Amino acid sequence: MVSGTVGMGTALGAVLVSLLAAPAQAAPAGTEQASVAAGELAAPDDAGLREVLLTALAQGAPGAMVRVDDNGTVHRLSAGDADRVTGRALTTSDLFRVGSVSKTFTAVVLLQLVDEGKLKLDTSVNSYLPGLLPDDRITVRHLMSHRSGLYDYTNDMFAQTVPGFEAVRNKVFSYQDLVNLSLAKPLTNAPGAAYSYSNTNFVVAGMLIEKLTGQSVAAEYQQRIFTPLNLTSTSYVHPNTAIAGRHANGYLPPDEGGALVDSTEQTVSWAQSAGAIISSTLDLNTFFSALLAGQLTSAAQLAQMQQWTPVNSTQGYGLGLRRRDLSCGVSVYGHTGTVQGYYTYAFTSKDGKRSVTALANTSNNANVLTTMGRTLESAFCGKPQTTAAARSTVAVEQVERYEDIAPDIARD
Ligand code: REY
Repeated sequence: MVSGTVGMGTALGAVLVSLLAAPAQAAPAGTEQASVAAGELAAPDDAGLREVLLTALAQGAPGAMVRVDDNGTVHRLSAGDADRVTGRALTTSDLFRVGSVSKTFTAVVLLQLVDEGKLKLDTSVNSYLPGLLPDDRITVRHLMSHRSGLYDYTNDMFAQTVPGFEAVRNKVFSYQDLVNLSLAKPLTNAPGAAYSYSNTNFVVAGMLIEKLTGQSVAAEYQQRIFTPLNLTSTSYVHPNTAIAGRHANGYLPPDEGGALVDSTEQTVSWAQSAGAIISSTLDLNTFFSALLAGQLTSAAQLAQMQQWTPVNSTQGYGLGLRRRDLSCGVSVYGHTGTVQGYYTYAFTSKDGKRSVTALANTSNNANVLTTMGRTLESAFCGKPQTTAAARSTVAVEQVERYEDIAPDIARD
């Protein structure tokens, strides 16, 4: 069963947004779509969102949920279980592990350090962390845009999903341990030459934060982001293994099939500043709205964050920020996250006024990952268009859209 609520900030809000809906515009593949303010978007399609969640459940997710914050109007839908043992239903206020959505938080801290004159994007990482990396040409910008060529050690760590997970569930790694795992392999490309998503980049980013501030990333996230934005459901508790407070349990399917593994409790030490934040749908929406509205960095650094490296024909990667181009000609900005038992999508409009966070409490399930991506279509594009042209656009987009984490292994 899907439970859903829509809270209206203004009685006329939903009517006005649908009246102002802009016609879909075709744009060249791989380019940012025309900037569309939240007020010009079609109204979120609650029936479409509901269908997406039920499809995710049919594909094996124990639970799925989505929260849309649309300029004061809130849409909340959830389906299935937070806890398969007690049968407690998932709710949109349950906490969860956000995985690589953490990378955007890490990027914000770095860009604030740039604003403070303590860090330069085009300076060699080795000038801040002498001797750390094997090539002095790797810059801070290369890390943040996944163009360093640093090998992603998680390819090997999680080649076998459940055994790989159980081997690190309770481990505590230093950042240096993780960098050493990466450096056991050659660079995947010359610095700057190609986009290649790698957790190693944001582990080094965590080292930079600690070196330049003299504080833990936990303290920096708290002081610079969690406290100012009043993100009271957001935390970074590495290496504690529990999620404090009411939360969605995470469920990991083994590669060979069989019973789901409860993966809720883990240190997430394998990811740290690349993926260990715990949060909620409301807090992630608040975070991305504030970021795109310019409340967390200078306008200059927000512009740097949105210098896009092409990922594929419908996605770009900026600095710790993803762009996805939707079928209705709207681009949205945010990040995806995969950590064992949790798939997250958190994206916002260009002006930050419509934000969407969706979660399924499973992972290692490509069907669920693809399905949950469709929450963005329903939330930002509204009801699907029914013309033949619109139908063919959607079909092409769905074929081309894939998640690019795990380029080397089938991680999704
Ligand atoms: C690691 C494996 C995924 C996930 C990853 N996540 O790098 C970062 C991100 C933080 O980008 C795991 N897959 C799963 C496997 C595949 O183990 N053999 O799906 O839970 O979010």
